[in-house]
Amino acid sequence: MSKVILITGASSGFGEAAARRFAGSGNALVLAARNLDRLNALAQELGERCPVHAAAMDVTQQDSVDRFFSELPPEFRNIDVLVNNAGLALGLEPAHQADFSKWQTMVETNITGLMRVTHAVLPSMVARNTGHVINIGSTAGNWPYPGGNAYGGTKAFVQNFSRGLRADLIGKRIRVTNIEPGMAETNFSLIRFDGDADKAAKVYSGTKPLSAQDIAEIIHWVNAMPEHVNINTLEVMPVCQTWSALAVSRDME
Ligand code: 8X3
Repeated sequence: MSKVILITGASSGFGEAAARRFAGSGNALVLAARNLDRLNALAQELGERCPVHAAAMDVTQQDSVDRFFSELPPEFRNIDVLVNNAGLALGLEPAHQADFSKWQTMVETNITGLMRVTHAVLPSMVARNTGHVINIGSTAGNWPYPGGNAYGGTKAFVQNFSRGLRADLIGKRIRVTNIEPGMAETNFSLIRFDGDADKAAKVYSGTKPLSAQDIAEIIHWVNAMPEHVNINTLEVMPVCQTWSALAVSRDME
């Protein structure tokens, strides 16, 4: 069945891969990102396979989100699937050394931005009694690690918010899913480390991390399940990643 799919953060990483995965099959794509150059190039390419509308959206700015929705062409207005993918990690410093402005940016993007777009889309889904909100959370929302502090906190919010939406949407034919990827190789680490390519490469050195295509396949699959099936939470790690023992400081006697 053809659907209108809105993907935030669609110019790279999971968002771009999800756009490619949903392209075709009669779907229409609504692509949003801050980086219009990359977004337009993607839209032009995918436009040969399906209807595509691409426009700038900064999820941290209410006027940007308002403008995006008010300028949606009529044929793209009824969003069936919202992929809340825009998000980022900034820094890996311990909390007492972290740059507070990075914490603020993560909260404004991963929490407030995700809420803002959801808030804009949900009433139309409820009015039409159909839809699927797919949030991109993280293993970091479940499992704390050194330096994950505020980033993990934002993703824990995404988990709880997703569950809260499900509770509110009782009786509606609207699905809500939180997908929680672990280590994935995209531009995630490059952004986290302020463009330091060596530092970013070290994160993945000697590993076989998840790819953007792996996550796109999962995003597509949770939506492709029959309409009565709601995948609440889907946590995914590469095989090379797992838990280790809780840390214990041995010098505190
Ligand atoms: C990405 C997973 O472990 O790099 O959200 O925080 S991790």
